[in-house]
Amino acid sequence: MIAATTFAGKRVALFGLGGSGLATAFALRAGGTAVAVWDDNLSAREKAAAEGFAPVDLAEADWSQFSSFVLSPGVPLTHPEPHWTVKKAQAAGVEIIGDIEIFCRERREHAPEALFVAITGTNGKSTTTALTAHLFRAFGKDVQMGGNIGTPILSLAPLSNERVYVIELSTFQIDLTPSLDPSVGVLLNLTPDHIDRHGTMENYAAIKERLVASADRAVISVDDHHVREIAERRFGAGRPTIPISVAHPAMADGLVARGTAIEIRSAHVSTPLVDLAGIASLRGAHNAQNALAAVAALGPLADDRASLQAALRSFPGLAHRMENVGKLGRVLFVNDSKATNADAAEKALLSFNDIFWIIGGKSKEGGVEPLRPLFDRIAKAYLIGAATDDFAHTLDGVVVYEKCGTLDVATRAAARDAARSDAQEPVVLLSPACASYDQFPNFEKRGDAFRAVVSDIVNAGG
Ligand code: UMA
Repeated sequence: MIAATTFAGKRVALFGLGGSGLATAFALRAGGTAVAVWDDNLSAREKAAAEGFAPVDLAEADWSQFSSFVLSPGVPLTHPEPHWTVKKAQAAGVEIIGDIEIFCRERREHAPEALFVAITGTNGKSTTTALTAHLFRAFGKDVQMGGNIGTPILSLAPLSNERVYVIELSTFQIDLTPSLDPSVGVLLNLTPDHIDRHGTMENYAAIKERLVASADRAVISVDDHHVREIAERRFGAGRPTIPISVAHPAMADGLVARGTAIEIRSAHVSTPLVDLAGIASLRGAHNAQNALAAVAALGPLADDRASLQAALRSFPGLAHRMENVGKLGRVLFVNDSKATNADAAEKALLSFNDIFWIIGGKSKEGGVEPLRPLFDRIAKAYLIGAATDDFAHTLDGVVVYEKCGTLDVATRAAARDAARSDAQEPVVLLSPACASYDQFPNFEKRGDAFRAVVSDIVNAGG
């Protein structure tokens, strides 16, 4: 745990007792701070009380006693409208911060040399964060990984100048971090997302820009116009910036991907660095972008090409995201349970040919219609869950399908058909383009169930 010593002796209000809120309460208490905690949810308050935190109803509290207010990232700060606690804090002139801000203050105070790599973007930030942490570890560094990827930042190991902190940041978290100052700031891409929480695309982009604007060194993709403008502003200000690109391999300077080859560009000349060919966990153009960002974030360590190539090769990938979960003969089994909408499923469909595709669950608006241009990659579809009839209607006459009902039945049917196909590498792909709630508690459990059936099939030899 990282104790929040910079608040010692003060009284701090905290709202939201989920994973990050509770970890922050522990960190504040360990640092000698009196913390008044609250959550709309009774069971969250009871859990905090069981840990020795006395809940204080912030609706009734005297806010003049608080020096700071710590808000959980999932609670609205500005849009669609400020949460009532935000209004109370503003009326009382109390600063509003999140757990990442506390980390930044602690780092400046106790371990200013600790490398702090902050990663954001609309898509790919979890993979890039996991890959960056993996690469630093492969080079022998003591790495702590957390933030939006799952582990609350203040529950990571204590700050030390020798540690590397690789942190995924959502826009919600950046918005609550007024003094964000990473050593390396990575911005992957920007497309409309969470606009309900940020008002406009411009506001969303402005929040993301803060992560790289304040970084000692920035790694910025130049492949969409929002990020390109941000990169240009950094260049204009003469700040150290490494541009990365998958779309423009002939750009003048930076790190680029030409297919699977990663190259350094300097004064229009390319020097090969490493190659992603054959690395299953880094298939597809989107993963080439993630790899470029992670390699650029490594800094001078990346000069050791042989070690870098070996480290990339050993990246296991993220669970439930195009995760290889088995191989039987020529048939590859891929778990992409995290793809809960068509946009996410598109990445997997673009990465394979000869796909035996398991889809369905609780459908999102538009269903799989946006994926129609990729239907020629599908050998056959296996429909499960509530979306079955809807998806069957979309696939009718274009893709052969089978209504399977459950994931177990679908996986066995897809494995059977894939084994009989004469494709070079048939892929049984769970990329459901749906939420899991109709049949599973969450996408992780759905992916685990898929992994279990695959292991059963592989162990039985077919
Ligand atoms: N709550 C209220 N009233 C409200 C809203 C929430 O009382 O109006 C309470 C809930 O009862 C609950 C708590 O607030 O007890 C939940 O807080 P939270 O939603 O901020 O979630 P945490 O459990 O603290 O998790 C947060 C991140 N969640 C969000 O940003 C929504 C996690 O990212 C992150 O992994 C975790 O901190 C550790 O750093 C998740 C996420 O969905 C994965 N992120 C979004 C995304 O990736 O799209 C941004």
